[in-house]
Parts: sequence; structure tokens; C-alpha cells
Amino acid sequence: MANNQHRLFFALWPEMATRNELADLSNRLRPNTPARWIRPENLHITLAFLGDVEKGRIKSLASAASEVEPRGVKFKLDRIEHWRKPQVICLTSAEPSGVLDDLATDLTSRLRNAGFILENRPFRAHLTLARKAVAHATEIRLQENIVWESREFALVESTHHPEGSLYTTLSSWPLQ
Ligand code: 2AM
Repeated sequence: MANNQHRLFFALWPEMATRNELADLSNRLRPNTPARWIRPENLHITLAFLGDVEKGRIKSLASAASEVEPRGVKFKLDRIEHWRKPQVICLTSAEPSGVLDDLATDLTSRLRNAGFILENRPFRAHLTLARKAVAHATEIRLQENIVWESREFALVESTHHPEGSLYTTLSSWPLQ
């Protein structure tokens, strides 16, 4: 791949206390489920995935993101799901996470207006806990909700390394 291409996505990263709760949850699930469990520092909720972007277009990406209307983002994650086709175990919300959907829709439409091509799949808020999971109880309701609150969203670069993906925040924008 030419090195002026950067693999980019927009995401929410958890606050430290939430990240610790997520790590505890992963540790509880891990012994019963063979999968590639994601390291706590890599846990995130993707808002929009761009894939490879030329270096020269990153400014215009950031400018589109800066137009997003700030809104408080707080919702509950209370359900574990196994998505068979992509082989992921993820956390979702039993109730529609309106504020998160609105944020993703706002961001996506500004990116499209700026000429970026995004997948047409409808946004489905989720946090991937593990990949390459071939089997898992299809759905578990958590006894205790994990409350997710975000004060900012970020543009992140993903690079692949033998030890796994490395995510680097390039810019972030406040949500309040
Ligand atoms: P996922 O959690 O649903 O797998 C960085 O790769 C992030 O972008 C991942 O969290 C991944 O979401 C998301 N993503 C969305 N579409 C993707 C795609 N086509 N290829 C890789 N990652 C994608």
C-alpha cells in the first residue's frame, strides 16, 4: 500500500472507569469463549469507518467533522450479542441509543457531503469485545448495565502490527 494512504475511522473511546468495567467483563467471558479478545486500550465504538484515505484529504475530513453538532452522549450498554457472520462478540443496547444514532448520522452525512464514500450499511451501535468468535451464547442480558458517556469523538488511524492493531488518535472534537 502506498504510504500516503491512512486507514481511518471515527470513534468514541471509553472513559477510564468504563474501560475498566469493560475489561472486567471481557475477563469474565473469556474463559468460556475461544476468540481474539480485544485489549482494553483498543475498546471503542465506531461511528464511521472510512478505510484508506489519502494524506492530502485528511484536512477536509477533519473540517467535515468539526461541523458536527455537539450533543451529550450518554447511554447504557446492557446486552452481549454474538454476530455469527462477522464472528464478533459485541456489547449493544437493548433500547435504541437515539443520541448515538443521531451523532453517527450527522457525522456520516457531513462526510458524504464532503465527498467521502462510506458503506451503505445502516449504523448499528455496538462495541466489539472479541473477534474470530465462532460460537457463543447468542444473547446475554447483563445484570449490571455499563453506562457509557462521551465528551468527545475522535478521528483515529489504524495500523497493523504483528501483536495486533494499533489505534492512534489524530484529532478529537468536543461533544458538549
Ligand atoms: P467493528 O467493531 O464492528 O469490527 C476499526 O477497524 C473499526 O472500524 C472497527 O471497530 C470496526 O468495527 C470498524 N469497521 C467498520 N467497517 C469496517 C470494515 N469494512 N473494515 C474494517 N473495520 C471496519
